[in-house]
Amino acid sequence: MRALKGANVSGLVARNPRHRYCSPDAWEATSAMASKIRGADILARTLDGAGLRTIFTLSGNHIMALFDAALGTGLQLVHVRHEAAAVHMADAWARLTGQCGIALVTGGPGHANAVGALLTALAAESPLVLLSGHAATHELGRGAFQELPQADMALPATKAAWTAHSAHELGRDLARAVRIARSGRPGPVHLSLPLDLLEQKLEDTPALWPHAAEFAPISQPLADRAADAALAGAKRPLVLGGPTLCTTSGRALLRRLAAATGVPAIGMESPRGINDPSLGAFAEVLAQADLIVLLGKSHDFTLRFADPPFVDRACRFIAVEPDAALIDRVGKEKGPRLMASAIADAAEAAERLIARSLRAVRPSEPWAREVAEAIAYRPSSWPARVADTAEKVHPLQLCHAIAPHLAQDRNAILICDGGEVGQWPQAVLAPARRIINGVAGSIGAAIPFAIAARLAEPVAPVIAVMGDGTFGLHMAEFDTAVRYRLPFVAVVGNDATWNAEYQIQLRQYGADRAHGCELLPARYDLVATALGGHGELVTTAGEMGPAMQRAVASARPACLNVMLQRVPAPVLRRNA
Ligand SMILES: Cc1ncc(C[n+]2csc(CCOP(=O)(O)OP(=O)(O)O)c2C)c(N)n1
Ligand SMILES: [Mg+2]
Repeated sequence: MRALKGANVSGLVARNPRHRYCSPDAWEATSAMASKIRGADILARTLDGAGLRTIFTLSGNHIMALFDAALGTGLQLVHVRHEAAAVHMADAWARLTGQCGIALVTGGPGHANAVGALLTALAAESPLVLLSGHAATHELGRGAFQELPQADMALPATKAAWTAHSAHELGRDLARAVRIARSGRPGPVHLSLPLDLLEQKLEDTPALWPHAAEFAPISQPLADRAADAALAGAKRPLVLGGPTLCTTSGRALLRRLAAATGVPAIGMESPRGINDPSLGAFAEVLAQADLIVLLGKSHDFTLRFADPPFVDRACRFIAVEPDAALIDRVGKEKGPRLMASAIADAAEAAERLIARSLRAVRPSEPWAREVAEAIAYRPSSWPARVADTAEKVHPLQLCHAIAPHLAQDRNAILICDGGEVGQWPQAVLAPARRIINGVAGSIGAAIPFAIAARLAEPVAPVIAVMGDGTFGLHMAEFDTAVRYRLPFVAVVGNDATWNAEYQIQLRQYGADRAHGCELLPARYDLVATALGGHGELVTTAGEMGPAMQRAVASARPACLNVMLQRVPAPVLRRNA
């Protein structure tokens, strides 16, 4: 299938001449052919025409018509080993390319496998569409094969979920799904595709094909009056952005906003919230803020619900938010301390705030400096280079060996996943391109993320750090990476423990009551080699650097299985 990418085969397929993606030449060549097409053809060609060509999928009875319809289009099917991995890949693809990701799975159990992964994309505000095959409409309620209320299942994990009801509408359903995924706070959308609609043959008429505008997000700009209110003077203001503003372009926007207004602008995308080690000692300055502008940042557990002592009891709030329900939430939680609110998209609102910044009263510079220093704080006890010892590797040593590979190319991508080990690279490595599993706090996506990252970034290093427990969730995707020749380096911090949970047991119940979190120091490197990748066992810090070099040079999907000290993740406070 991969070979089909970009292949000029449009002359082989009948497309409607008024469909905007069909060149007149292609129509000339095909108009003599049958004018009947299948519902599956409508979907495949609509995806192709909209430029949504990378499809993360796993086959199944209900979607084979779509596999067939993909032939002769520009679609590239990347077929994987677990449906959740397909969703994680679509998620990472969206975060890195800015496109809407597309995952395609079969009905019933295939769909059920995919649903859990939607939660990661939902919390990460990542736009994707999950297309799932579905029992035929005329068999529903009669005990159809793999019949399930699929849209109902997906709904809590998506922005919208529905089952297509007419083959004629399939192209428009897709456009609508993409539009919803990309509008407001971006996120996943689900569309179930009954088998009979995919196989139904119908006349090819212009009404079948959505126009490009139907895919475009609906914009909610910020009014100037609201922008000026948000920039009204405060002594110690903070702008907080959510995951939408934590992509590479989102972070650049936050930096421009801070420079233009003098107000520190901070992106939050970690389930560790105010303890996110990539934010240093941010919790200390958060507690001193007198005004918090929630710029698409939901008022939730990541902010400890903005209650004292984490946020001052007199602190005021402004909510600039695409979702009215989340503005209501701030109103309920903070009462009259919610000074102003506006329904607006986060990125567009940031641009508006920058444009209006000249009118703003700038806060004092010492405050901005204080915030910057708190965020930059890392303990002086963390040496720049940790000396090699004969002991197991410390997570900082693991990070130091990765750093030069990220520094060598500004397009390099770092992926951080669960649990304790994943916090260390977030604390000490800050490449321009980074994906973390995100606010959902769901472990396991790292290897699927790395595969999608390699598809989005063909050259620069892709390095994924994860725990040994996390590696186990999607290790079969090494097979996918080998089949598609997609090299990356999985750096597995192997402490033979579900350490994040073990640390909770130590803190809350005591060492003598810790159980159910032990793993084996298993040879995950041999899993990678067995599946055709490159694998190495690393037992000391001194071996780490050369092993990284060889892994990158192998140009294969690689696993460094690093025997790691079982230490807790850092929580950074200057006065602790
Ligand atoms: C899907 C999912 N299952 C379980 C958890 C709970 N959980 C969070 S971190 C963690 C341990 C991860 O272990 P490992 O990947 O080995 O990393 P370590 O903490 O040992 O560094 C677990 C079980 C979760 N967050 N998500
Ligand atoms: Mg572990």
